Amino acid sequence: MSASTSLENIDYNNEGIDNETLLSLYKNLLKPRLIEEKMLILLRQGKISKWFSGIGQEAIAVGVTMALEKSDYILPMHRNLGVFTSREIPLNRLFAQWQGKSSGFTKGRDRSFHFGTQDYKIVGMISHLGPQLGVADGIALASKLKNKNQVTTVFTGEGGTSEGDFHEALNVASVWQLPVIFCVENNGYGLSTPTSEQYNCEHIADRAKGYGMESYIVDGNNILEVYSKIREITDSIRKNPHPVLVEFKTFRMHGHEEASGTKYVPTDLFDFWAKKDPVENYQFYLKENGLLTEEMEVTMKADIVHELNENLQISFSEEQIIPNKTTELNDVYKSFEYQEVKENEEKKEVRFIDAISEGLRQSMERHDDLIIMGQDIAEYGGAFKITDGFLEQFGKERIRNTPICESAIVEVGMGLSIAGMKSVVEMQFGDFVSSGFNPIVNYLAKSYYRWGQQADVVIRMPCGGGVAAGPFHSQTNEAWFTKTPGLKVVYPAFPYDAKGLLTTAINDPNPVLFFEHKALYRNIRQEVPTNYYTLPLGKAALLREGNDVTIISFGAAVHWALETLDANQDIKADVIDLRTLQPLDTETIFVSVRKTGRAITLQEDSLFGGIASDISALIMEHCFEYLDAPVKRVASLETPIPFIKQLEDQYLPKNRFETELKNLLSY
Ligand SMILES: Cc1ncc(C[n+]2csc(CCOP(=O)(O)OP(=O)(O)O)c2C)c(N)n1
Repeated sequence: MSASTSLENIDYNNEGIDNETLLSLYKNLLKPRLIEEKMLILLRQGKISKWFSGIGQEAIAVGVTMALEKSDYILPMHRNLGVFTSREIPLNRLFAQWQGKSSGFTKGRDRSFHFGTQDYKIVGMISHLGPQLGVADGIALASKLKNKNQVTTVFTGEGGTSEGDFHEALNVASVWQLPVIFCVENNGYGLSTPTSEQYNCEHIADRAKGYGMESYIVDGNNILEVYSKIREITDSIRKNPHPVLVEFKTFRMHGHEEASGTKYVPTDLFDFWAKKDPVENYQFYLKENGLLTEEMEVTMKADIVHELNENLQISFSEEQIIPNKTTELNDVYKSFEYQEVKENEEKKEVRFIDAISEGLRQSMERHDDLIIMGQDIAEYGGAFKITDGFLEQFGKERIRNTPICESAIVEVGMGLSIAGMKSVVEMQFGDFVSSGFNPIVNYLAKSYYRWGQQADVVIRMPCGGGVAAGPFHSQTNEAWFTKTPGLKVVYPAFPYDAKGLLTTAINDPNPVLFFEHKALYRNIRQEVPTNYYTLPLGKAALLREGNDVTIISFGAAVHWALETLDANQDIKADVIDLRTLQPLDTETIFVSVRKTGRAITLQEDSLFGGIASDISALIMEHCFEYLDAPVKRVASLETPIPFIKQLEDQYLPKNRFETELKNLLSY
């Protein structure tokens, strides 16, 4: 630490804090500072790759963490080393994490502070900053539902408050009165952007009023003010769950990360804030009040430096990770042992929509920890009435109407999963998933691979065209997700499959996108077992058998293929209904194509980049010698899906399929 430039620049008030805690706060404050100073040296020596400095802001992370119980979850940011050290994570594990060694927390798969650990109740950030705010809501919701009396605390910088996630998360927390403390570290700059270019209100704390939320402004450099305020807030939240926004005024004394420099910061700002250094001022205060002697100070520092060096040795001497493809591939999904629940003899003819509703209802009866969330799903029963009557049966806590905030609700699902609960999120229309896209592809999909945290969320996606609903209520956007490792994608075409696959999707601890074609909802009927049963994911159905050609399809397009064959009885085809797209049942495809020698895919989405293209490529790679003709892909036009019937009919591939099928057969 540099020589002291600060004397009595911060007003400390130790009311209600015993001497032991006062000293412990100091020790915890000192530790991240000393670690950082060492890291900056290692960075200059090229021994670590990147460093996001929190020097000058330590009092916030340390004061907040020390004010919480160890059983309370914390969701920190990249400048919050003090959270990790105050929760007493062994330093060798932290260092190993930063060096990408296997005794870190992500097996070299993610860097710096991007990790979580259930052992220490810490859930680290993803680079996108905002999503963890909604994840905190989910954890807090679980604790409220289970009456756990816990407080969830989440951090963001002032830059991150400009993201939609911030607004969505605060709104949901307030509407649902969740026990969350939103900590905004206002440190003057978001990378190089000063606060004047980031927001146009006096204080970020003022925004709380708009959400109907309590808020406070705290001197983030004053460890005792941070600690006392958070204790006071947690006491009140534990008695009566509610969210609180706290804005900590502080300053970032280094660049955004070390390499990016600080040229854009006026020197007088540094001078001003240097005088308010949180460590030096507090040290001075403790010494002035006879609580800290020079000897104690020296011993404390020596102990920390010793611990630091010893643990650095351990992590530096740990071997580098040796890449192993199988290990990596096996860690994308949490392993799930499919449990078959057999169907009863008793069957009833139901519509596609009823089968989904039944599967959902019976899953709710089976899993006490399952929550359903979505817009208008409670009293109103959902846009398509799939959850009609659920509110009466399961109550308002488990059948949750949400504000219009797809990102936050997906994030809440993630948070519930972190807290050990399951959720189903209903997108009112699958098209609107784009508003929740980021947390699905970046948070849910990557969480298990990154730090072994399952994302036990099913996202229901009413989708598809043929209903003259235009470009924003008709899309079938499965290709956005089939390309993302970590997600499972289910797309049934029949009521029986829809029910059995939905129950399995809910049992599966991995994130599942469950596509439900709207045109099938009320048009397709089938005899479906009345009991709760399951069907395995990753198994296609061979609907018809024939030697002429293999037709591969899914969703509503399966019915178009069957209609075409009904009208052309002379064509003998294997018809494969994929049922799930991820995992994909390639074996059933290959066996059939090797038999027929011809393959045609029928996909409702527009052609380019759809799953049919990959299926075509897979057939070329695995069945080339068996093919008598090139694989044919039939799909929608390369335009957005239009509104009026004539245009939509032209867009969809249904009417082109017969010709293309015949062309292929005569090749
Ligand atoms: C969605 C997104 N946009 C941009 C970035 C690049 N980025 C990383 S940190 C950062 C600044 C964040 O500022 P702030 O939230 O104030 O936190 P601070 O770094 O100041 O602590 C930016 C622009 C990002 N990580 N994610």
